[in-house]
Amino acid sequence: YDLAVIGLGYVGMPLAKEAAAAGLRVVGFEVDPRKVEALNAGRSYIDDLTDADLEHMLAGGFSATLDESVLADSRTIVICVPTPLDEDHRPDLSAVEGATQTVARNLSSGTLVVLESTTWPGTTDEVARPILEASGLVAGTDFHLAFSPERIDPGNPKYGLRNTPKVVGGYTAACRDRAVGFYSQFVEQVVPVSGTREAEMAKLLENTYRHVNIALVNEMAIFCDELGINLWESIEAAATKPFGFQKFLPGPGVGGHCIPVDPSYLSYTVRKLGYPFRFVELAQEINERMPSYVVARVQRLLNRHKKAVNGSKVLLLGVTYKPDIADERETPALPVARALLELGAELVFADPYVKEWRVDGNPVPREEDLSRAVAEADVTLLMQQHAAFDLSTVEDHGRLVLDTRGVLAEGERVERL
Ligand code: SAJ
Repeated sequence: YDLAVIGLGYVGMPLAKEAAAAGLRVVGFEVDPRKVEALNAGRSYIDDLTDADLEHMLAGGFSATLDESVLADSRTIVICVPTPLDEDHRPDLSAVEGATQTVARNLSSGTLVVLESTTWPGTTDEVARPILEASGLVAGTDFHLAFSPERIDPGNPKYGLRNTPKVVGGYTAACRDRAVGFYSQFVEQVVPVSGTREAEMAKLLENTYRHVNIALVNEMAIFCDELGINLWESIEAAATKPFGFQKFLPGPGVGGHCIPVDPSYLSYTVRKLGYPFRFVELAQEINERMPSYVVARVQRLLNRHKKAVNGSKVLLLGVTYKPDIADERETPALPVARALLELGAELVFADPYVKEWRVDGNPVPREEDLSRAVAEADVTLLMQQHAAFDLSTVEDHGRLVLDTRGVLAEGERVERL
């Protein structure tokens, strides 16, 4: 094979698809038999990969397998496995170590090994390389080793793997050049940097930048509310500046498997120097506080209309972590729901992407008819602005609404964060 992809998720499958489309012979290696079975049956579980895409790949010779020996027959191996945090909020590289050990067992000379998983700077050199060299082969001499961060933005209709510039760093210059050549076959713009750490750091910078700026507007939302300032307007006004300003919006909290996680990989590395990365720790504190702030705002809105949270019916609109995809990872809707239940609220939810939703194992009733759900709730809490939601339904009902996304017209009964 020209390419073996390890980890067939929202990163690995777009990579397999684009490489196959460029004529490479691609095989996918997975440890999850259900994923292998689904993929080989033409059933995609990836938001941005249709069954038709998959059928086309299978017809072109792609297959998924649990058999690690395919790695020994692959000129290039790319590792696309998750890098979550463990329960102590520390980097969990177990998937990366496991995948790298699998590669080491099946490494042949002349192979290019690339790590794409988001991780702390130094991982490729200090963690992956020793595991691979335990095979007896030497990085930079017998095989090539590189790091290239994934920039997949799930649900983004405009940017995919092919048209998103790809940063690449190598263990040696030869490793980098080999990796640049590999990606240039199916990515329009490849951006070489001098080493694997620079490539690892570029990714962490991108996402920490996002995390910190979201925290900035979140904290501003809290004090602007007290100052009686319409921050949403100020953000739109600031965004008219044609240079040097990037718009971020307050929200009910930061979900997903990247933005809340990646900065911790960076602060973990900085702490090894003996001091904290205060920006990230402060941003985490602010973003993690947003769910309870949202609940306090629901409470205030109900109280202003002579109601208590206790005994009120609260409709949660949108329980995923961002609009228009079905992903619930780290969704802020969960801590919001927990706190509302603690206060005695009766919860219902509406979300076109979520058929069944539980809070600590307890199912939350699902509303199909948005208009009836709004009419029957004491307060509606807009958490995600799914395009499928007809927001005029929410606005026109004259019911209480807390809009955490700044998409509704404010009024006596409709408040925004
Ligand atoms: N959020 C806000 N305010 C904002 C932007 C986002 O509250 O102004 C919240 C969202 O509601 C969401 C969370 O932050 O809960 C994450 O939002 P996101 O748009 O960053 O979503 P992700 O994590 O799926 O995707 C990001 C990518 N996003 C964009 O570039 C738009 C990108 O940074 C990476 O490709 C990806 O993480 C990754 O894999 O690292």
